[in-house]
Amino acid sequence: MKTRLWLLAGATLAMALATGCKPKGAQSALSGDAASKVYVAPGQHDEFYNIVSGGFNGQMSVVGLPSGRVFKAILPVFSVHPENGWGFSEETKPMLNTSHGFVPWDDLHHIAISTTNAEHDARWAFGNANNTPRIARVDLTTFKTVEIIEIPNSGGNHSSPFITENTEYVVAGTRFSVPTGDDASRDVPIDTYKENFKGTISFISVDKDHGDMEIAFQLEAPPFNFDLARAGKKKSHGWFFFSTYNTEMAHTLLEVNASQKDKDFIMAVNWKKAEEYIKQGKGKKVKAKYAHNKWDEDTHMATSVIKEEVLSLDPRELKDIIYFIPCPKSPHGTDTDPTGEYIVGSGKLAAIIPVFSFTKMLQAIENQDFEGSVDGMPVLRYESVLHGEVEKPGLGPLHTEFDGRGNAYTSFFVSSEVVKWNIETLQVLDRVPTFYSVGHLMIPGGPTGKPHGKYLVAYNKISKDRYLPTGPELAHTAQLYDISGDKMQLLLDFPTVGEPHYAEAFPASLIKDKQVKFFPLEKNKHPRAAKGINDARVERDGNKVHIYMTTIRSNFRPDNIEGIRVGDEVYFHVTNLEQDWDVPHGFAVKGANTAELLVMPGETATLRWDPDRVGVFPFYCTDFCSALHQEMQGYIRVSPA
Ligand code: CUK
Ligand code: CUA
Repeated sequence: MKTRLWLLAGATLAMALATGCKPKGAQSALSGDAASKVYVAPGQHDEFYNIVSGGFNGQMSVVGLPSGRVFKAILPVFSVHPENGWGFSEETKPMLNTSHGFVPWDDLHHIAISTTNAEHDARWAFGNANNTPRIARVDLTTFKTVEIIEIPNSGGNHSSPFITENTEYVVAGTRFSVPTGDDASRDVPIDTYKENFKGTISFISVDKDHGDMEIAFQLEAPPFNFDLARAGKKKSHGWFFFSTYNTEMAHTLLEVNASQKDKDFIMAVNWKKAEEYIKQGKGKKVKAKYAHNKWDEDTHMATSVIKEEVLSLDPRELKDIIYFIPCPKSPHGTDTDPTGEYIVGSGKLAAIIPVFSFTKMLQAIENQDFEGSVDGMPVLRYESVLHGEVEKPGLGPLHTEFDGRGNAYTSFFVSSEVVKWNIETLQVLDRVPTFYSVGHLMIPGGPTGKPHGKYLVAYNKISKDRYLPTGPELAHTAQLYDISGDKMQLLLDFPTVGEPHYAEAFPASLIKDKQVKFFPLEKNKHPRAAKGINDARVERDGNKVHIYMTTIRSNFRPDNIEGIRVGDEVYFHVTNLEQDWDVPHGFAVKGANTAELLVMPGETATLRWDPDRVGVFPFYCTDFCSALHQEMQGYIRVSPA
């Protein structure tokens, strides 16, 4: 109770901060060299790529560090994007297919950059869809979403996409436990939550060479809420750690009912053990409907396949997969340090930070040092696994990142600050305010075995009065700190796109020279490509009309099209014949109930148009492409049915 009162006081304090009671000049008088540390001169490149989640915009954004410059405000993932036709072109629509049909929006919280030997290799960026559970994979040579897999038996996909040290697996833990199985087992009273609802953790394998994902297996877990997770690394490779809350198993008014217990759990999963069971054929096939969507690099078309079952393991019967570590007060983040020895829990209602030791955990398991069990799965004793507690660190710890020099940095939502502490000694070393309520932190390479501990970015919510106001909705903010010295130093504020939850950053040198500049026309396998102006034509097939169209500076062919009738389904298959970097052409036609197309050099994209009236309609190029861009146009004539 005492803690709760303190927390309320903390909340009031945070509100005071958020409403701007804090003296305005605070942290605005930056020391003289701050500007020069973030200044990237015109024509120069940033040191790091920073891939940032857009939260409720369902997208990612691409930012340079240390400048904070935005290279790609929207990298489309789970939401349609009219700017380039993502989710509007016929080729991309299947990417947003799910077992519920086309779902053109989602809520993307976390980014994971692929790793090898626990270091960023930056081949792919993964992102999660919270609402209609999905995981996406973005190819970092094209900055295109190339695969989306739906996660069945889940009711929210917040606990993802966290990856193992060689990107063997991406995991997805369900936030909401839900009833699973056939219609009869899903149609149950909500107040039978404890008996009928299930928590599910999915292990999605990632092909080493091509990145293709498959749901390797699912684990049936108790009906808790799963929050964040981190893989073990190095010495703890083979394990995964998930934070859980609502171990009270409440199904109503969680605010109160899920904050009863003093401790929830970090769930430790021995996935190597789970793999053994799978090899021994202990997995059972269960019905689970989900979509698996892939981008084909040859045709530049997406395909969506609906799958019907997954392999499931029941860790209540199959021993030694799951152990629970008690963790105070509704843990949110769980983070493992670069050595893989320490596991940091962050009880968002706690006043300490517990740090667990992997070595002690293994000992406790070996000694069967258990204080109880949940559904037959052992609960380890808190004291046996604890390395120690960081005392009085702040209010409302959420997320922790590491600098590779033995220090950890934890965000405090309620007290709006970043606190630096030493992992071995657990001493608080420094603290800096954030403006205001910070969620995630990010250090380039921070979640890996090799952090580049030079900068830290705090991603803040409720950033009142940091920027010129824009009506009731204000920009969220990122704040960049120099963490190379003993004391953290605020260098820069920059607004973010959407709501930034997690982000990762990696050295630009990893991918900058691997960028695809254009797609070779001779490799274009799109079945409706027109690979030269002589291929440009119109073909009718019943009421479907296929227009094989080419674009090159500065014309469309064909550009005068007749013979179309009201009621026809018209498909413009636009091939961009350019073979040069950064010369896309766009395509839009009047009255089309869709977006434009933005077609990259060498690529074919298709826009569907259902003409609803008689007339002659203009179409034009939407992307400024040459001095004669404004000449890039055409007409299509529609006659009565
Ligand atoms: S969450 Cu946003 S502050 Cu969705 Cu990772 Cu913790
Ligand atoms: Cu092509 Cu403008």
